[in-house]
Amino acid sequence: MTARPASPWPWRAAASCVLATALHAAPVHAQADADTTATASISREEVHALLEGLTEQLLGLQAETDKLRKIKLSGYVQARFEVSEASSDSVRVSGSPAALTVANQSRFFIRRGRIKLTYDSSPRSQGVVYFDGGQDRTVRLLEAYVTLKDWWTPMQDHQLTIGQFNVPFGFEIERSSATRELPERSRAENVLFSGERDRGIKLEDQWTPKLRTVVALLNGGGVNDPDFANTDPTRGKDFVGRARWSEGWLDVAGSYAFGRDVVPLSGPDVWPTRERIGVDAQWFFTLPRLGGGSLSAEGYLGHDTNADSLRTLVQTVNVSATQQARLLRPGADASHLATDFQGGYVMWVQGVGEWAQAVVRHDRYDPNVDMDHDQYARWSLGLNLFYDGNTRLSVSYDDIRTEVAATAGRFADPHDNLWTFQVQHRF
Ligand SMILES: [Ca+2]
Ligand SMILES: [Ca+2]
Ligand SMILES: [Ca+2]
Repeated sequence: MTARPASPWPWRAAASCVLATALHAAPVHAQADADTTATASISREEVHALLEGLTEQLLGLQAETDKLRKIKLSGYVQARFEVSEASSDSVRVSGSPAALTVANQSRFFIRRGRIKLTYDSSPRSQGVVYFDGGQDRTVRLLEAYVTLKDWWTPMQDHQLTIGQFNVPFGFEIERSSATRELPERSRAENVLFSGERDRGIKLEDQWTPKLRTVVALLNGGGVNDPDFANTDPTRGKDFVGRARWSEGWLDVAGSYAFGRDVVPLSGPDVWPTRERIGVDAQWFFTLPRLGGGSLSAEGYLGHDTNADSLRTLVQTVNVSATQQARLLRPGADASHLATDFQGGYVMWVQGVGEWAQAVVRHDRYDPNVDMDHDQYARWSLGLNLFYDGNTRLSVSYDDIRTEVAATAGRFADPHDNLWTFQVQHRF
């Protein structure tokens, strides 16, 4: 399907064709008929008939272009080259069937290749289907939802959405990756809301020009859940709520999410609670000579299943030649599968004239506040150059600080800093 922007020019072309035919037809009749007065009146009728036909055709065309105008096709491509300090040419072969683990991380790749189709069928409803073909090179459904808009407010302040969409929590989740000033979201967001999306229903309300709230009921695990990406193991749905106050130059919001996770085991499962609290703020300003800038911060804290705990406390054992069991390790405490976490970021984005933008961000994530050496911290520097209205060239550098066990009970930070070069085209 093509979604060409509706333009009046095909009508004009059709109109000129028909009129040209009519004008050419007139002299032929003039020669064939001796009575010139009669010819002139017939010609006029003919032109009239032709114009009527044309009007009908135009109405038909208008109906078609009105349909096309409701379809909006958009998307973007992010082509990248990355250079990591952690790169090496060794390849590990292990497992049965053999799996290859590649240590090299210096590569060209397509981070995001997205296409979004929006259909505004009527002022009251909208349908969206959104695909991504980047990163793993399999095309996957990112979003698919239907939005019903209210009919009793002029600006349609109340909207109900059902389907698969971004989890309405915090600031960076719902912000497009095509707009974001650094290649990736913060570590805390990546771990807590992997894939950013879930399936469910949400209600958005713009109560006053400054106050907006969102409440949602979701499956809970999100679209990247390792065990239940396509299902929900619990009948109970996760609740997500957010309230945002927008002054224009300063926006602040608080978010809350609550639900229950399942750690599937052979025998009784473990059901940790999932609770997340978020606060975020964005301050917009203009600096003399440089231009517009923003300072933003976001914090996440709560209690959730911990991937490190799963690795260390849960094991898969061979029960027989053909059967495996997933069990807690002997002595492991099931209540330690979920831990208290905290994380967040502070980011400064500064426009430099019309065509450049500089950004610096510090982000941190600690999956377990009661344990040492498991935290993640990163300084990111970036520069974006706007090549034209659609194309952005970016370079960024990530200085990643983690601790891994080294010799004699010491911990060391692995060499894994990352350069990212990216060209993005948006359409
Ligand atoms: Ca659930
Ligand atoms: Ca910790
Ligand atoms: Ca490092």
